[in-house]
Amino acid sequence: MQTGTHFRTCNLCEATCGLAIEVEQGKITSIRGDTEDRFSRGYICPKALALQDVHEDPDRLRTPLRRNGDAWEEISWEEAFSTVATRLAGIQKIHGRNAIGVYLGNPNVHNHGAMLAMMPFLQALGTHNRFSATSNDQLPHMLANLELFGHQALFPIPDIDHTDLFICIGANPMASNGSLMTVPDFRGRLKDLQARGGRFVAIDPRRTETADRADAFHYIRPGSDALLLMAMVNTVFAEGLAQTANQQGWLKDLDLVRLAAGPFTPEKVSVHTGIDAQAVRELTRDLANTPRALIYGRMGTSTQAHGGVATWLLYVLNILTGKLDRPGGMLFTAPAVDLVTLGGLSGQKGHFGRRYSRVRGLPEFGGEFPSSTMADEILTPGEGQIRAFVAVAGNPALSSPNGRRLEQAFAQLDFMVSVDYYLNETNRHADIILPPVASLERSHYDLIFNALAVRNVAKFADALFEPAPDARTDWEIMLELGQRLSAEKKRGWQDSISWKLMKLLGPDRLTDLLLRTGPYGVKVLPGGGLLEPGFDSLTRLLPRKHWLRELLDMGPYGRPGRSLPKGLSLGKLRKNPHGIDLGPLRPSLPQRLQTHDGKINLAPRRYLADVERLQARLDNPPPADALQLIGRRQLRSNNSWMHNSRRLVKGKSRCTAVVNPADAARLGLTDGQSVQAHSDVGRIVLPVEVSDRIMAGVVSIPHGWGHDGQGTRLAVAEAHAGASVNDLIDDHQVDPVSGVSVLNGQYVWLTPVPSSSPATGARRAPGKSRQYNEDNPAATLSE
Ligand SMILES: Nc1nc2c(c(=O)[nH]1)N[C@H]1C(S)=C(S)[C@@H](COP(=O)(O)OP(=O)(O)OC[C@H]3O[C@@H](n4cnc5c(=O)[nH]c(N)nc54)[C@H](O)[C@@H]3O)O[C@H]1N2
Ligand SMILES: Nc1nc2c(c(=O)[nH]1)N[C@H]1C(S)=C(S)[C@@H](COP(=O)(O)OP(=O)(O)OC[C@H]3O[C@@H](n4cnc5c(=O)[nH]c(N)nc54)[C@H](O)[C@@H]3O)O[C@H]1N2
Ligand code: SF4
Ligand SMILES: [Mo]
Repeated sequence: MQTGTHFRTCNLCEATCGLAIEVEQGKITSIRGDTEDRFSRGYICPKALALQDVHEDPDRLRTPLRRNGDAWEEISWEEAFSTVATRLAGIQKIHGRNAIGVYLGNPNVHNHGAMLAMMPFLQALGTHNRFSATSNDQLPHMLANLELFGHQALFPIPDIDHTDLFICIGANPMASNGSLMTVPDFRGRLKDLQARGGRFVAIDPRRTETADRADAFHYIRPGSDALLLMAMVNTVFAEGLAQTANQQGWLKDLDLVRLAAGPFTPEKVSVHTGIDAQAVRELTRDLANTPRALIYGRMGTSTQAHGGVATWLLYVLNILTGKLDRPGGMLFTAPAVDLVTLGGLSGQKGHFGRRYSRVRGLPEFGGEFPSSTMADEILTPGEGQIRAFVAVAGNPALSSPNGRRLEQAFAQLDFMVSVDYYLNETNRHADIILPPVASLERSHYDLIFNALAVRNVAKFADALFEPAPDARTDWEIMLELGQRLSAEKKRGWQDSISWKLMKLLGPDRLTDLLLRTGPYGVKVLPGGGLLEPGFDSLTRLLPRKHWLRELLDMGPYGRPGRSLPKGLSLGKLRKNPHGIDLGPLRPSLPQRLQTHDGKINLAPRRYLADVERLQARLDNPPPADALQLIGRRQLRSNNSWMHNSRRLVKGKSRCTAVVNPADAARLGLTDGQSVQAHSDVGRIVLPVEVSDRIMAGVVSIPHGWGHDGQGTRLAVAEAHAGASVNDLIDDHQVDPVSGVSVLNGQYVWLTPVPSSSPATGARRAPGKSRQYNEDNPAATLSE
């Protein structure tokens, strides 16, 4: 676009806010909230403005780079692709297909092109050594979805717009803008909740921005959520609060849950959680007795030592108290592109524990191993060792546990390629970097977040700016790499249907197809009569019995009760640039369940088997004078990136260690001074912030910082470096049930640093001496 107003959805976080972007002569002059977007109602946060900074950033890579010693040289796409394909295929030829490791980072899920190209891309790589942000994030929720509802992506979503009691544990939506709950304008929706007489309760080790707006707040000791939730389940049974009558036909194994919760009385757990027994009982009664109520948890309950069981118990509590599938409780979405139903039709519902990782024997989930064992798989010699690595839209050096050890691992790879438009702390170890276009130069449809949204909505936008003639999108890069790789390997990968579909249609027309065949679509006539030219050939591509062909022949799922033909298509979305509202979430059980018997198994064995470990926690006192480390998301920061935007990072450093005044006094720390935080795996230096808004015994440090500038190209971020909390987090601690990283609740120690020391955790440059010491990790020092 040269001049005019462009409407699209912000791709940075899960909230999917509508943007109105003003352009004059090819330059952005303003970015505002789109007041006509029916879903986000004009709300945006400061990060949206920084989309302009990313777009215009001189540091953003626009041409493929190849390492030449410590320097980088620009090369052509042709040379880049052929080098990568030759090297990867060569390494697999010698060392086997699992010699390639791949990490898929968070921004992929905000990019429908990347999502749709992922399957053929991974098929072409053909490795079992896959990793992603999932295991540092929502894995326990996906496991609970799979175990209880039969599909890993069937997430229950809080019906915030109709609830009267919202219990929020281990989430900070005022800063994060919501997660596994796509909720633009959380603040406004919370105000509405309270204005209609509803209540919001927050439970967190820190009095967060969200806690500030809550009607009630409880501090909780990190990692003890499963104990609290067990005590709540215990109370439900003890006081006869269960409300399962309307779910009788499809609930199994209630009694096993009752047995499991038996030992966890509110009295017994309260010394560990820090929440008094009477408060636990009242909270449970409120949840049970308020018809429209829910309990919701996120990073704090998920990425911790008992993340699997804690997340299961959240689901159990909502079900036991009759809140699942009820307006104002937790509901399933009915998105326009319904990946859950598609997955069900094609037999892909997710899986767990089909394989175990080579070095530590950790379970795969959905074909991925836990990111906490990435370094092990690269560093440990033997058959199946990872020797080449592909990083797509991620920065695990800063975002995965024990980032320093991971960097040491990356540095010793035979070959590494990264698909990213910044030269960051991870791909400074790469041999080749393939930079895709930035988000304003590509189209946008939220395949994932529409499916997690508190209303059913759909919205599409074309690219705002025409990409440069020689630029590539993520999906083009993935397809090209896949094609060349399989040509090198002389495999018939091109025959895969997911590849053919993408090659033939591209992400937008494939999205169109998915919209048309989805629950709000139009009946597709045999032979593709209603489809745009080009689709006709589609049915010819597909074998007669293929699920997609059946879907095409059937129209919008064909099944009674599911079909809500609204004639939704890409064309229709293009005519509605502010998005289309498809209505509130509605009850859909038991039809929507994907379990084989159509029932919810409330007590899956893998959770029950872990209850003993939870019980053991009751007897284990924390080490004296250690603090428990928790994270802290910040409105102006986005995981490990967006720190190269001046307007987001300006002002006082936000990468601080927040401690309670009692701990500060005990440890001799004063506000603003430098402190060294150390753990069993590393140490960092950063400023301390003394605050009575955090529990005693806890320290909070945000993640994603630590931009030492050595070998990276992030000038602004470097000037606001901070330190990486993941240098402190032990990659050997994972929740054994799910394999999720323990990002919250690990023990660290703080000591004052004389004021002359630099307040950053300096990291290493590639090629320089590696400072991670395997034998004595805590002695790992920055130079
Ligand atoms: N200690 C601690 N660690 C954490 C967390 C925590 O709470 N505490 N949170 C975890 C969570 S929930 C997550 S999701 C992960 C996130 O961690 P990662 O999965 O590593 O993702 P990001 O940090 O968002 O990585 C962003 C990278 O993607 C690039 N990028 C941005 N957009 C695009 C694009 O469109 N295409 C491509 N190819 N690249 C792009 C950026 O340049 C940047 O280098 O961090 C996890 N790490
Ligand atoms: N501004 C901004 N927004 C973001 C992101 C970002 O980096 N910046 N990242 C996006 C991503 S990838 C995600 S996954 C979401 C995450 O969204 P949220 O989960 O809402 O975000 P967090 O701020 O990590 O919230 C976790 C909360 O858990 C608390 N906590 C820590 N340990 C425990 C514990 O043991 N028990 C309990 N009960 N609480 C605990 C922390 O104090 C914190 O308040 O945010 C998304 N939105
Ligand atoms: S809240 Fe999230 S989606 Fe909304 S403007 Fe901010 S970063 Fe973008
Ligand atoms: Mo995340």
